[in-house]
Amino acid sequence: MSCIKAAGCDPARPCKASMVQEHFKARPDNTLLATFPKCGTTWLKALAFTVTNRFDHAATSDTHPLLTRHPQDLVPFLEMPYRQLHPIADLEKLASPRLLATHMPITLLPPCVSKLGCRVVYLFRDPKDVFVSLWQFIGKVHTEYTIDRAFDSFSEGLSPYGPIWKHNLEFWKKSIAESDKVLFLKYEEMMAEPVKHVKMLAKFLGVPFTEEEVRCGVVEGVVHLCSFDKLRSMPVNSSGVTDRIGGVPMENSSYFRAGKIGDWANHLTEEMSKKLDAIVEEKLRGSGLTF
Ligand code: PAP
Repeated sequence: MSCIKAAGCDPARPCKASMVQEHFKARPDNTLLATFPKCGTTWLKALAFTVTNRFDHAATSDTHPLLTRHPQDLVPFLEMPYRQLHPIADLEKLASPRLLATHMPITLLPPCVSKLGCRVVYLFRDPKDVFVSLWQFIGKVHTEYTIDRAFDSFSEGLSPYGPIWKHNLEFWKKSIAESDKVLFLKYEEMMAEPVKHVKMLAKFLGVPFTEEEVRCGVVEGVVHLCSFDKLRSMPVNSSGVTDRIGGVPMENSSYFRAGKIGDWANHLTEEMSKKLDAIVEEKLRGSGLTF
């Protein structure tokens, strides 16, 4: 698959993936939050930021950065926004340890990420919910983007950053081969047991919660601050428009649509859901990865 297709690049502009591969210099202490779009990136960014910065900013503090900044802006993407002039210069300025995010598939990540042993946290989500979330998001800009058209493309693997099953599978395999370097999380499991998963996340990121913190409810404080309802209600997330993608201004609230498991049932026909399930099951068969 071409780099342009896989990374969702605009052929008229320099390819984001090749720009990242050429200019991004990973550091061993970097953590990469990796997701296929619409798998809960905003949530993961908020959680990882809050967990790693809790010694400077308590989750209960009334000056916490999440109260005034959109979670998407607290953890920068490697490949966005377009950085034609000084491709990665602003990422270089960030002090270690850096928390960064990416939607790029493993195959397009610069080799230094793996070579230097950077930590990767991957968030997986039921592809049917991902599809609905993505279609609704794109539909805000392209109003002619019907669900039928979107569904055909998604089920053929024609998505930004490539087919979702390929994206999922590559990170899944890496998480099995290098479990100390890649933490594979599932959106649905995190929703069901957020406290357990936030503890797991903190341990993986090298900042485990102490017994004292657990006793004092610090974990619950993080979960509450980063919850869908709490984040969605904040003025910084519920109002305003920002161009994070590059030439595509979006309402800040568009990253907080439903925040539910199984919302696909309100949009997909039975035939569509069975078809997508069958495609993904076939692609993931034998890998041990299920949804
Ligand atoms: P991305 O475009 O950078 O990939 P991402 O956060 O993955 O952003 O996409 C938004 C989805 O995450 C939305 O899903 P939905 O369309 O099914 O509702 C959004 O609701 C969901 N989301 C955002 N914040 C949270 C959160 N705190 N908890 C759970 N889900 C969240």
